[in-house]
Amino acid sequence: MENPLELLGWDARWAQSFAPHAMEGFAPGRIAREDRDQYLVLTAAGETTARMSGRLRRDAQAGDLRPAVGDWVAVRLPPAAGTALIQAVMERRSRFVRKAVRGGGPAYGEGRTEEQVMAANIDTAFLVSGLNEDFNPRRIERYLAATWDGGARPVILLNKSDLCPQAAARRAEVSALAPGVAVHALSAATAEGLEALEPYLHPGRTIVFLGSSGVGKSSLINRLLDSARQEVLPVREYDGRGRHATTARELLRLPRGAMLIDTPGLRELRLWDEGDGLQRAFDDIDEFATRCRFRDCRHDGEPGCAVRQAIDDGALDPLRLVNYLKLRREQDVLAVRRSQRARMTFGPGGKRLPRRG
Ligand SMILES: Nc1nc2c(ncn2[C@@H]2O[C@H](COP(=O)(O)OP(=O)(O)OP(=O)(O)O)[C@@H](O)[C@H]2O)c(=O)[nH]1
Ligand SMILES: [Mg+2]
Ligand SMILES: [Zn+2]
Repeated sequence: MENPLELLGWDARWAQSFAPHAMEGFAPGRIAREDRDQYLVLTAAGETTARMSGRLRRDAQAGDLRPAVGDWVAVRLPPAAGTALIQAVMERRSRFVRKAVRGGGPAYGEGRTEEQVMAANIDTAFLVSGLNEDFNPRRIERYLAATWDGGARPVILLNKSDLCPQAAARRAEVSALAPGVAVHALSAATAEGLEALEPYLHPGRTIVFLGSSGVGKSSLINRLLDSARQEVLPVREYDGRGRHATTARELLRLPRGAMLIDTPGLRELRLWDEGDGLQRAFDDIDEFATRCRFRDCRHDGEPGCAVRQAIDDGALDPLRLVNYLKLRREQDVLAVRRSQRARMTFGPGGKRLPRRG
């Protein structure tokens, strides 16, 4: 019989990197749900609840090792029904990460900024926007940069086409700011355009749904699952106070074999990675910039700036440049903070200093 883990995306490469854990008697599993420190893990023997082992918990404090939905992990299965212990997190092939401010009270480092892995080992990221008042090209650019950084393939979904008479025009507008990225207009309410998603739903593939609260991520997932499994709130209940229908990240399996990760809507997405995501999401600006007079031009009013010239010529949307400069500033600030923190944690000569608090 086929290995049941293959339906979860397991393959020969995973098996190879798992070998040392297998030698220790651990079983492979995939994180399907994360709720504070409680996890649901899918294994060949079925699903089990799990917690981090003490050692992993200590190690995880130091970096990005906390298990996230979509992660492959090594678990020690309990002898009978009970809680499994997660021993290790396998190196991620891709991820979607954002900057988050830690909560949970002062004892847990509340207020500290850290990375939050929304989903791991994803093939495709469905970036969902509403075609109603929520429509915002600048936000889409932000999600694109973060997706490219994390190594998944972005696909843009413009939902609620039933509410928007200019759906085709908006789709063209979005296509122009995301060259090479597929853009689909569709409606979870009427199922119009949903068939465009079929090609992404191969068995063993993992797709994460991302976007602001209320754009219809769970509604689309319910359509694909052909059930009302994911909770959805009436539109009027979404408000500025941050009411969310979905409260936890969760991996769901389609009967045909693909896996969908539902996520709670983000009020704002702050970049975290320093990869080339920003360049990829704005490669038109990069291209203009090769013709700026100064190699280190900031496109901020310097003479001979080809990017400013492109705006004057109508070849570049000025709002797109503003957004690009804003995102770049965010990344610069992060980079400075990170190097400060590295100096504080490791001290001169790379010696590790005792952690405070
Ligand atoms: N008219 C219309 N309404 C929709 C459509 N898709 C979703 N909605 C409505 O939009 C509201 C939000 O849908 P959800 O699926 O809960 O949105 P979500 O993105 O999962 O929101 P969070 O879980 O809070 O992040 C619900 O009231 C849905 O009924 C659509 O295609 N057309
Ligand atoms: Mg939801
Ligand atoms: Zn310039």
